[in-house]
Amino acid sequence: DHPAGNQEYDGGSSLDAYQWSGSGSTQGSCKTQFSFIMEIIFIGIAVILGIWLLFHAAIYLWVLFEEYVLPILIFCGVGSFFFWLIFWIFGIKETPGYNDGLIRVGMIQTGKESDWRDANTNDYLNTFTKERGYDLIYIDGNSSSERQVKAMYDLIQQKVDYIILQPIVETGWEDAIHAAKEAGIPVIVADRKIAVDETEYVSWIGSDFEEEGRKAVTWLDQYLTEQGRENETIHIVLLEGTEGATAAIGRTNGILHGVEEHPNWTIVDRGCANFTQGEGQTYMENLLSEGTVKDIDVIISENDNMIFGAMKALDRNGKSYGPEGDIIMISFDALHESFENMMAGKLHATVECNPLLASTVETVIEELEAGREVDKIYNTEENIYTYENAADYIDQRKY
Ligand code: GYE
Repeated sequence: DHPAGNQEYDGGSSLDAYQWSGSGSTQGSCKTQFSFIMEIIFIGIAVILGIWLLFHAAIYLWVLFEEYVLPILIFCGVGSFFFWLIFWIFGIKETPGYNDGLIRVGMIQTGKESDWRDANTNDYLNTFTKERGYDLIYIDGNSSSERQVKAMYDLIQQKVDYIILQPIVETGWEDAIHAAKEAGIPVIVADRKIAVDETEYVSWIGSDFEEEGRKAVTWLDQYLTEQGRENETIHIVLLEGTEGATAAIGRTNGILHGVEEHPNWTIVDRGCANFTQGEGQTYMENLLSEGTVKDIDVIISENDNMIFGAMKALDRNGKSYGPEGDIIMISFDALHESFENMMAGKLHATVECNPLLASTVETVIEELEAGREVDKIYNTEENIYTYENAADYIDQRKY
């Protein structure tokens, strides 16, 4: 409390430093000193008291913690460890919100390009039902490979138990399939194949497509010989399925190998119609209207729907075809409608390709659920049917 203004410091000892000359009073400084000292004493007592209280509060809280909290923590810790151990031993995956006992199966389908695909899809929908113990998440790829890849990541995110993949094309699957493997989700590939190391997925279930192609040309060779045309120049039009799809790749390879083995056979035109009826019709309309191909002796279509479309184009252009016409007609899938066409004299032969794959896929899942090993490849049994035996089998057809 030193007065401002006229004070002068006389340079004395440190004690003197507080005796100022001028208007200040000696009595005032004593009071100041006393209250200052009392403040220090009170602050000191408060600090000591505070530390004492904190110390006792800490001891009291520790006692409470030891008495009540610690046992709960120990119980929960030990309990969760044993739960984890049980889950780990029995391979039970935690599926948040899905402890309904169902096996969660994600299925990625190609799209709706053909009647074969409809039969294939319905087979899965009728197999993986809740009544049969499954929670099926069905995703239609809408004929988009990018959409299929995204669907794979979505299913991984949902922590499904299994993924069934029916790829549109073989390429572009490396990262997505590896992500599923890293996530511990078995992937079962069906119908067409994927171009990844086979260790990345559990199994592939489908047809030997190159063998299907060979069946078609073997039958054509036999038929032409029966017709006395084994040495005739044969002009072939080839309607191909989706580029990059295993069914198209395999059938085309089988067919081309057969053509190479017959010097008198020649492919006068070939093109992709994506396994759809509309594109089959468009392709044939364009070919006939261009007029560049004068002679067509055989049409080989890599599925039934494309040749159904080609038939419409032939009709519109006044071309005759089938066992009673000019053009030999061969296709793949063996749909019920093809048996009708063979019996109606419009189609010579159709190579069977079985779309009913769900039961085999289910067998693989059941084996995996039981902890048993499964095969890498499961091929389907298939035949070729012709106008000569269609009536014998049409009633047995399931699709
Ligand atoms: O032949 C065709 C479908 O991948 C085997 O795809 C399948 C093929 C089948 O569109 O009709």
